[in-house]
Amino acid sequence: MRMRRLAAVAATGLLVAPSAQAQHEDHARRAAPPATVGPAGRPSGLELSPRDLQADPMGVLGRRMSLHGSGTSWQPESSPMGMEMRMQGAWLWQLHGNGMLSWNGASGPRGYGELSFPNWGMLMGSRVLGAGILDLRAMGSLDPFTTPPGGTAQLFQTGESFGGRPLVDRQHPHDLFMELAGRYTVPLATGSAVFFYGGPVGEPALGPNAYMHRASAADNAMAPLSHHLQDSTHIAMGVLTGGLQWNRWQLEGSWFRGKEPDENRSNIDFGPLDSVAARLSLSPSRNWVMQLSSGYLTNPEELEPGDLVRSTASLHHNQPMPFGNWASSLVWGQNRELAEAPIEVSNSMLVESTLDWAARNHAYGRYEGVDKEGLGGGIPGGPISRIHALTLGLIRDVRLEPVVIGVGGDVTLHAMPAELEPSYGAMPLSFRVFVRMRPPHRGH
Ligand SMILES: [Cu+2]
Repeated sequence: MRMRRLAAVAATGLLVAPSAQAQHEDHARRAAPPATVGPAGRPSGLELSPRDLQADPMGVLGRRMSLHGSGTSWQPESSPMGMEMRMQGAWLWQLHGNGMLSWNGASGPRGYGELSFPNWGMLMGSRVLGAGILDLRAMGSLDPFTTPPGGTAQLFQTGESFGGRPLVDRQHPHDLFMELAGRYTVPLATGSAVFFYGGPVGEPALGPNAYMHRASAADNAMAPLSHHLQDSTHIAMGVLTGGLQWNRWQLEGSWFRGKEPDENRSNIDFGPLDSVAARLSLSPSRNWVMQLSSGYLTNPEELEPGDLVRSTASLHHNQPMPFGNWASSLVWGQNRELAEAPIEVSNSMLVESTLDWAARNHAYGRYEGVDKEGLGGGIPGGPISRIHALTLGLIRDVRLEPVVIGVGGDVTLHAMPAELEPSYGAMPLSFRVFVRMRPPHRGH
């Protein structure tokens, strides 16, 4: 069972009451997660008070983890999260990661069959500092060295470039540096806090919790086809964010560099912070998060100059179950390309869900309807085609220690406009079989 909240409980117990940890672990193994974290009446991760911070600093650090998604985004507090955790002095360290040795295949004229090893890792350290909490984050990927040139084969995927040409039917490799950022949070009064976040590589307040950190996408490591209409700004080269959290609400604003990472994946692309974004998030209960966000991106695509406005809305649900966990998301994302006359509007809709049971089984699904351009000839711009994709997959973890190793596979069915049939065939189908590795879940 991968209960992020339980992980938080365990981490808290580790420091505050070592003997309590065993009890929590035992409890987690037996069945359902507790309805509330820690002693009855303990506030949730949404509520930070200076008093709480003084009385139980490690408890506060532990609680917050379950709420925090990628960048400064939120996820449902009850979400599970695979991670390794260590206490070291005043610091609480967390290690996340995912590596997937995958055989990707597809049918049709643009079919392929190739091996790929997309991966990422993340280290996060948190501690109480002065009147607030300091978080430091470093996230990276060896994709530039372990995926084929241009990235992992994926039918209908577009976005970013390789060899001076826009990528088509490939998911770009992620950069060596995916996040190098820090955050400082100051609790103001019960339930509210102000925070600042920033760094040379980070995620502005735009879009849903990025897919790599999303509980509902935890078992489907393929980038959504909607990535560049929803959460692709998760790697922005230069970010400053300020935010206010008030009870169950969070309002944030960001200045960031709008350009997507360039073809050199192993450096940091310095440049002016030329883009802005704002996001409003609400977590009405432990199991729900929703957000609305919009951003003005200056020249995001290297090969297709022009600014765009991206708007997203999303709803995230997590339901701990007696036998496991069920996480789902509904995401809408839109790009408005301002350089086109008339303004070109692309929409995307994503629904995904993943169900975990008996500690080692995972079933997942994702449906997307997304407007894509440039699929015909691989030239920037071009007509927009609406693509539908449905993925269904299964994973079984065959080892849980010292690294969780799972074997799995999935199949994706596609539908597209008739004019793309000469390029893709009538019924293009893609599939993956893979071995997945990630850190064990110390929280249970
Ligand atoms: Cu990405």
